[in-house]
Amino acid sequence: MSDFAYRINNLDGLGLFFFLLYVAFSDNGRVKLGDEGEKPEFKTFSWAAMLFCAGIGSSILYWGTIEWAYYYQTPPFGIEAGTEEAIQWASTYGIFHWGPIAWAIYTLPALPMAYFYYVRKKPILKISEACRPLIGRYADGIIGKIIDILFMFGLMGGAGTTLALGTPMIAQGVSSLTGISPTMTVKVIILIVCTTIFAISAYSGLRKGIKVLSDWNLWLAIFLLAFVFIFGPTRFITETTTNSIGLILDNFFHMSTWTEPYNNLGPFEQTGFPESWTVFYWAWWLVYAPFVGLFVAKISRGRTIKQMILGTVIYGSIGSLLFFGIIGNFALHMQLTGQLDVIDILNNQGAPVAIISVFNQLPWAPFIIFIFTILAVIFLATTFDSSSYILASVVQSEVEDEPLRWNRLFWAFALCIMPLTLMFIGGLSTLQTASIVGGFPLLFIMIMLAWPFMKASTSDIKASDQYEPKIINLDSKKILQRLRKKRKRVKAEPKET
Ligand code: NM2
Repeated sequence: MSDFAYRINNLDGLGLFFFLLYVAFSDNGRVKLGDEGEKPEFKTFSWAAMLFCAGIGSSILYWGTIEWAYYYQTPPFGIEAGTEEAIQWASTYGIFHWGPIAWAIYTLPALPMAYFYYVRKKPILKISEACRPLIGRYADGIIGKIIDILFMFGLMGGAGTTLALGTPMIAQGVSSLTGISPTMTVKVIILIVCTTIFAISAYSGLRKGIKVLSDWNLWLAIFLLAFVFIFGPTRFITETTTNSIGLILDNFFHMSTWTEPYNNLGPFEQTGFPESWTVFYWAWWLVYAPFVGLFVAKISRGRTIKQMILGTVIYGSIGSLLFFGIIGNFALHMQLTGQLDVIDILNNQGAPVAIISVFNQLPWAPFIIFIFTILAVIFLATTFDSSSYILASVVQSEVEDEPLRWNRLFWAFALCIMPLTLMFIGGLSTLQTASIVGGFPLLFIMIMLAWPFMKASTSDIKASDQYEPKIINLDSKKILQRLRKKRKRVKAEPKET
């Protein structure tokens, strides 16, 4: 039964994806986030780069390199392990789990936040605040608190998974460069150093710390990918990635609804693939979604809702595709040619050793491992500085422009407690469970976020009588006047008994 409850959540992703597509191509999608004539605040390239860096942490280096090796051994769809078919899916499924559905999950919370921020001119820094049109004054009471707490627990679970995976990988990188063996103490020290870096960045705020790190993040990532693409098996990478795109396009629905229905019957073994991978991933994206949504909303001024949705889904998916396509297939190529038995290392020495061994095969290996390790730290920092920032603003009752500095600092360190515990407990499934448990309640919050956006934007568009133009410019002043009048009318009318 509990399996069923899990597996069926496969569908959530698909549902959210279609909802977002619907919004993008409906009237609501044509609404401009900002005033008439306003240009997008950031150029599309930096916009895409920023949203990618905020939403993606060091996990893309981890899973991008090694995810295929898990699927190779326990493939989906009851396929036999290690066969050609299994290999094709192995290099494809990661791209799917980090693809359009995942990015749609990220974009949903951005809808109400961006809409209320730029059209109704109401800055929103709390999730409960974004639910206000639906729950009214309960947003200030216990229901609002529960919503915020669920979000906080969710994010801490997701962040726990991220840091508990990222730290051993960084420790392995450091070990390969310095010869210090990656003991638990070393890992704890690394976790504390990383936390200090993102605490400093969160302390210095959005405009300074977070932006500077994002730029660094992007250039180092481009460098690493280009290096592997050029010095790795360029042709194999290109062909395999192209093949994966086709496989996903062909099987999009099959992949997003596959619940392994027969594998526990008769002679078929149950692999647990849907719940250990697809559902885990959707939950993991979910727990990060409200915070990434807020960030996406903040940087999307001057774009239309449609541009925001399609931009996030398309550029985000392309970014993920590049990582999985290039570094994942590079590793797969070594496995297939026998140059390095990645799977054997994975099974006997663990994922961090396998990942670093893959990069050790490149020319100028120490230099590349150095870049890889630094990149992992920065990738963590760009995700966690903004997480601590958002957590701080959720707990603070009055937020003027930015949450208080000590508060941001506190959350940066609070975020490392969960991964510390998870690292001691160990085991991939424990890490996955942290995200799944955190993610489940957030599903309901997602619905509570979609609703107010639809309700508010639809009624504002109706009142504005603008259905024809490609871009709908809503006049904030008029909207606010109308809402004020409506509120007065409701108050004046005596309640029917
Ligand atoms: N997601 C993208 O660790 C990270 O990269 C942060 C993880 C949700 C799978 C986000």
